[in-house]
Amino acid sequence: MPSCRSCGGGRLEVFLSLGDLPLADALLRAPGEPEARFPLDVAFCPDCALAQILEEVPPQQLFVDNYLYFSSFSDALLDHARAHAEGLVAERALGPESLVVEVGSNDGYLLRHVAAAGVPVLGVDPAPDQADAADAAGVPTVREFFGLDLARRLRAERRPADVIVANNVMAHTPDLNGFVAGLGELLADDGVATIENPSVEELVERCEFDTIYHEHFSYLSSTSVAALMARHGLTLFRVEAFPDLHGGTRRWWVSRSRPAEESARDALAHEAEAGVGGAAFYRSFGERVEAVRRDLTGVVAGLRAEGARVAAYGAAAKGATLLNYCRLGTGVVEFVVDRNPYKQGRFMPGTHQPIRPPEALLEEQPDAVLLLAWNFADEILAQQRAYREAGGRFLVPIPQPALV
Ligand code: JHZ
Ligand code: ZN
Repeated sequence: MPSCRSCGGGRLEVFLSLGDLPLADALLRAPGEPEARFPLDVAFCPDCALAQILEEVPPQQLFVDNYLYFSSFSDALLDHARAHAEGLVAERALGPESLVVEVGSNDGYLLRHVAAAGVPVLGVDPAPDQADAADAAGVPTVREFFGLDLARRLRAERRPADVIVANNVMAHTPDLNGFVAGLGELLADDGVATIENPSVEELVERCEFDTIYHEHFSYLSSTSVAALMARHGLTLFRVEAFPDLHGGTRRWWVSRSRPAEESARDALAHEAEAGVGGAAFYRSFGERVEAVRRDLTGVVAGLRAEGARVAAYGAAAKGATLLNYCRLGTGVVEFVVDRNPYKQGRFMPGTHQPIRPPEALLEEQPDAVLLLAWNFADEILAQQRAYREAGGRFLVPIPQPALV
């Protein structure tokens, strides 16, 4: 058993095994291409409260060789990013002398709003097509993984950062301590870093097991984040919750110098009350996940037995976990639609559904569409009014399968 990637403790307790799964974003060019599979076991560390997977697939393989995720294909996410960018510029009184660094800046979906306010920005992202798109959008991007070495270089060659934004990227690094040491190194004395990730509390409570895949090394809580930051001389001073974003997101604000605000104290007290920092909170999760698989495959089999055609919406990473864990192959789910043109024409890992543009739903009018991107249900249901008005239904898989 490996040791905890946050505190180094040796008492990890595995609470969920999803089996051997392909890499969630490794979309195939042809259905016959060879595919690697890796175990997906999730464990809890009783010493620092971090939930984590045991497998460490090299990040290059996850985020550079095979990575077609672009942040800019959800309107809801773009609104969220713009509001955060504008809020930071106002609250921190940023101007032409400031520097905002975003780690995992993807296609520049967030920093372009900071740049538009006249504030110097720097993106950090090793994914090549996304970094090209960011550069083209006016967001200069360093094509590297973030860690202590890069932070030292950036501080020396440029200047300390007034703000560091890290959205959906801290959980994505095997070297959690190197990442946080890098934040501390790069931050100006009075700088702040904001870190967003899905919260493990909602993951467990709403049975969002499909958000577990090899890219997500850690499943964070305010409790585990506070312990991690403290180890590097940083304080968790503010916590914001976004219950609808990616199934329940937290924004953790950290700094070297600011005292904890009420929101941080409340978040920690709430998690203590809910038991998020203890192993018991996680122990029944595996059974609940199996129940969702049973119910969902039952509903899909029922539809197929009636002669219904079933497709899916969203070639999301979480979609790959769901299809593969539930063994929903092309015999049951015919094809997947997605509006990201980089993903269209490819095939889902493991289950091999072809990925088509969303217009395919109106052309084919399948009887039901499994909503793999359930985190964007409102946006997608509104956008697919014509398909629904023509009699089509969406099957939302979690927290319990429901036809809407
Ligand atoms: P989406 C992503 O995971 C990326 P994924 C990453 N792995 C991460 O950490 C989490 O988010 C938090 C498409 N779509 O974003 C776009 C439409 O086609 O939920 C995406 O391919 N039409 C770093 O990949 C997919 O669906 C639409 O209208 O699980 C959604 O993927 C919308 C809104 C989306 O997450
Ligand atoms: Zn630990």
